Amino acid sequence: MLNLDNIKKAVSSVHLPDYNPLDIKPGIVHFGVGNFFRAHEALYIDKILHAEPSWGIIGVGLTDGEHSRKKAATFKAQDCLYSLTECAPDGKRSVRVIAALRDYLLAAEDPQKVLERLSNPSTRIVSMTITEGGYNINEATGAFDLENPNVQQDLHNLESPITIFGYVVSALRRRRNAGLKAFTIMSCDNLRHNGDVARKAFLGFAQAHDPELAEWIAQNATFPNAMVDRITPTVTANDARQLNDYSGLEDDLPVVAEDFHQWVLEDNFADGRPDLARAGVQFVSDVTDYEHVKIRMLNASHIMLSFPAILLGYAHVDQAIKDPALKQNVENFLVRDVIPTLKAPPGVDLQEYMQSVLSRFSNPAMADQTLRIAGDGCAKIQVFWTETVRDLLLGHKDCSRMAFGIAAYLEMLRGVTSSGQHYSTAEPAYAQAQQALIHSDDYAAGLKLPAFDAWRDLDSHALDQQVVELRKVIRSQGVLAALATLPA
Ligand code: CS2
Repeated sequence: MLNLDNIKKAVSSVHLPDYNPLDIKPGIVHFGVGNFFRAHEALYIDKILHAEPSWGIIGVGLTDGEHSRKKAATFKAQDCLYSLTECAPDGKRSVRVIAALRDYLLAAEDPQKVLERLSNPSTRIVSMTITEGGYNINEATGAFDLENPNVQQDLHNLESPITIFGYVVSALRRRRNAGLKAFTIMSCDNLRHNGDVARKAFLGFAQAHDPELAEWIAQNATFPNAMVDRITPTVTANDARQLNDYSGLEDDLPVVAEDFHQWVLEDNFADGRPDLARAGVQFVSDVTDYEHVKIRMLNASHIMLSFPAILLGYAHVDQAIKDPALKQNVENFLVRDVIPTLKAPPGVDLQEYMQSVLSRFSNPAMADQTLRIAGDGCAKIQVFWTETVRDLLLGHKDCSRMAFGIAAYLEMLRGVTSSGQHYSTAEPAYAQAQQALIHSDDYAAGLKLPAFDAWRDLDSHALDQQVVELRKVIRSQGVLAALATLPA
């Protein structure tokens, strides 16, 4: 097993930490230690630790259950080391052991330990990857959802929290009472203005608990916005075996990612930060244009590609983008619907950006899963497609590609490919009432799902009609026949 005792046994091509992990002190607490975080923020931190050893990371897992406990136990057994394999489209790979994560706490096992760590003055940044839907914002009202039962529980019992909002605000209260500084709350989720969304969520919670505390947090904590980018597939047991065969390591938590990565960050930190520029972070005063380009081009076309690809039986993104009809549809979507309404950030050419996105999707070395991309589609549609749909509707423009995307999503949710293979989708946002809409015989029923709430204030009658028609074609004749009805 990979751990501090046997790390030196790694084959020489594996890049090992250029610092002694035992010298590292924690300065960051991170919620949501998923693969993206491990291939992204943790890598950037790993690159600066030799120079700034006080910025190690303590990971926190909020979900409980057998899987979470096993993950926590494996992290402990591996001294929180893991390997990252970076794959270039030409097949070249490089492997690196990352030691930036210095401890992993399962909140359910010891909530007080998490609170103590957050309250410790050495914690200067609290970062998070809790998914697009994780900020508990009601899309219809745009406000933090105080009715969420877990939020209610935390509001009444802040010393034993269960949500990230409860943990962070409880710790900030302790820090304020002890005369300590606040920390930076740094979202690394794929949201436009993720810092502003985090601010709304944490202050929304704090305000409901104690307006004075909320005011202190607003004055003392900061919430930098960021654009984050790196395609990081799910690692199956089979993938893990192959990764270990290649690296010669015995890693039970290997991560794989493309060779590309980007982090554009606002320089707005409450209590210092590491010199991340030396690891390649771009510091800017305003990330808006970078976020729009990334989310509305890369993420939006990822789902535009994956929803129909699943119906066609393509398990992997590189297979899907090789299908000429699916690729053409993504290109048409980007060129006709998205790019004309985007502002390019300095130094970015949107046509080139599109080509780089298509080439990244084509990377066969990672086997990125279409079902991973399609998971939590409800939250993703709201974040990745809303602006484009609103622009099209408000401009009375051709909505056919968007209608196709929505129709493919609704058909995909039914869990069966055009050739009758069953699969399961992950839609945490949908309860039983929504499942009934998904499986209704009425093609229009699915349009009531919250995925489409964000443009319900506009007249979308024609778009809805097109969705219904395209669903019928997909169901009776398949995805390719539906695509053939779209303008050439
Ligand atoms: C994907 C992202 O889950 C998704 O919808 O589009 O995970 C994507 O791979 C990353 O945002 C790339 O930075």
